[in-house]
Amino acid sequence: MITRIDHIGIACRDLDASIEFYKTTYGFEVVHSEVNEEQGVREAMLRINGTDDGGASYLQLLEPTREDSTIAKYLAKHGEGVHHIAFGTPDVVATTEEATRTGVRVLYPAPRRGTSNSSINFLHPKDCHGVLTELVQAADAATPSSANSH
Ligand code: V0V
Ligand code: CO
Repeated sequence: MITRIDHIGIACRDLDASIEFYKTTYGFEVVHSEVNEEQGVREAMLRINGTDDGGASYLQLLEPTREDSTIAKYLAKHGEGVHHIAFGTPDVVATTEEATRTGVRVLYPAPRRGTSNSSINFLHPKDCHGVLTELVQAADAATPSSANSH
């Protein structure tokens, strides 16, 4: 079950310059930033609004930390711009399984660590009409399936 747009991921060459752009143009503020070594990103989350299910929606600005990261590869090929859309779900394992059943390729066999200790997985853009799609379960979300058998 998907309950919200959690974030839009945007690839940028210079994180600080992009943060400044969103601040100057729209007044958006950074509410969280971190380096995720596994994903090869330095990132900042800019909160846009809250949502009915108690979650929120963000812009996620992503700068590569190394040349072999997915963001570096994307920048080299496409330049700066929208890299992925992330849907929020209370249960990333169940939502990933639902996608698999429809024939969409899931990138990781099990969820990995995302921003602020969220659990994330990705659906292949070639199976999603060109959109790299992330599924994200917030760290404090209820975990119905992971609490049982997963
Ligand atoms: C690649 N392609 C894309 C794309 N990246 N299409 C749409 N959106 C994207 N972002 C297309 C590309 O143009 C090629 O199409 C084809 O897919 C294969 O691309 P490639 O350049 O050869 O790249 P691959 O296959 O090495 O890698 C693509 C995938 C990779 C999607 C597998 O980016 C990946 O593993 N992504 C998941 C992890 C990730 O994105 N991490 C960074 C965000 P043509 O040219 O052959 O037609 S981390 C994050 O969001 C966090 C931590 C969080 O939210 O908490
Ligand atoms: Co993301």
